[in-house]
Amino acid sequence: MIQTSSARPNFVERQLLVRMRNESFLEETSFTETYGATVAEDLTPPNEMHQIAEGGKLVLLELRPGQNTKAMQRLISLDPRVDYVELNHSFSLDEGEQNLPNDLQGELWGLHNTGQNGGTADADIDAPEAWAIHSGRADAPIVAVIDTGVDYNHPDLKDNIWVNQGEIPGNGKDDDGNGVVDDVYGFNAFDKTGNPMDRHSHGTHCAGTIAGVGNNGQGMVGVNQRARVMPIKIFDNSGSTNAAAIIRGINYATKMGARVTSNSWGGGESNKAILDAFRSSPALHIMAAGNKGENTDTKPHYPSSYEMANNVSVAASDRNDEKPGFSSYGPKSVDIAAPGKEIFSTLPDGKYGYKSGTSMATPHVSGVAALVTSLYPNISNEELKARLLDGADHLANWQGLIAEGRRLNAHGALTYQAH
Ligand SMILES: [Ca+2]
Ligand SMILES: [Ca+2]
Ligand SMILES: [Ca+2]
Ligand SMILES: [Ca+2]
Repeated sequence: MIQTSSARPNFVERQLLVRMRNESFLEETSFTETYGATVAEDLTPPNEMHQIAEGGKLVLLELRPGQNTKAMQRLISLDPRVDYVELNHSFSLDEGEQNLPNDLQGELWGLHNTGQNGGTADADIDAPEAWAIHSGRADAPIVAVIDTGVDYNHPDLKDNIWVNQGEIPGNGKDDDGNGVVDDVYGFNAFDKTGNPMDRHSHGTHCAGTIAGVGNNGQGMVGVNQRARVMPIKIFDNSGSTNAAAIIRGINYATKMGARVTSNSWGGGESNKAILDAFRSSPALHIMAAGNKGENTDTKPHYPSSYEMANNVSVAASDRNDEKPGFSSYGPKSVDIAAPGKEIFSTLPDGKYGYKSGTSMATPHVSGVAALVTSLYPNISNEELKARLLDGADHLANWQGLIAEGRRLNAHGALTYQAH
């Protein structure tokens, strides 16, 4: 776990370096018993050059849980048997010090949970640890958000929105010949226009979790600090749609080269034509498991329950790594859990706010998938999926609820190696 810089002490808690006066430190046992501490290590320098004063051992003392390190330093330094007591100070390479983005707000427990607001420390996806390796790039493989559209002008999204380089904006022509006029920032598959602006809020919230612009001094940060998000609007402004609009949207993602698609929607009937659209795409499709609190092994939820090689079904976890009641589950049909309750992200018109649902868990997984493809652009779907699933944290309380009790871990996904 990484502490934010303001909270991080510059020494190792509950450890002290104690230099004894007596050469032999014969009374080691009685000394440690006095303070309820233990000797973790003898660090006495050999002193072969006799350049330091003769004295007793230098030991690394381990204090008991609950003992205050600095108070114990003061107390032990008064002991006549002791020459001096130092803190076990922390040091880091100047250039290697990890810089957390200035917009990693405390609200973003899913990325970095320090136990804020009644949560459990480290019930999160270890985003800072992942960012120490890779935080995304402006020319990363494309991640499509298939949803209610995205506010592509949002100041915390604008720089991470995919731009169709083949399209000249606003000239009323389909310059790149892909069948859509003026589709500069994505596609409105519902209205069949080039404008995927979000008038609902759901899609903009999902996009922020995937790729809210990092370290720009405002708002929030997504799983990717830099990325290329392709907005694909398949719903009308009230959140309704039909199979044709969905297929149109998936086909656009395929045609325009999306590497990952994020699908925070579902329910309704199984539809072979939608399944074929997904199967025809070379992308990895991340799909919400649903919010009815049901076992989708016995009550299938589409598209997350489709039998496909290239999809991942996602349940929601909360800030204590528990399953919220609303999240559907399924030991066979749900692949992984991810933060999906009280999620802070972007909203249209430059706003921010909270939403809950497997809809919010899904973009965490899509975001990590995008981050992995950004670092490893030639990765296969099979390996990408293995990194997401096998690089996750295995949690006892999720065993039997979803496959292998896994909760997403971004650092694990970047570092996982198949054995
Ligand atoms: Ca963590
Ligand atoms: Ca076009
Ligand atoms: Ca045009
Ligand atoms: Ca930001």
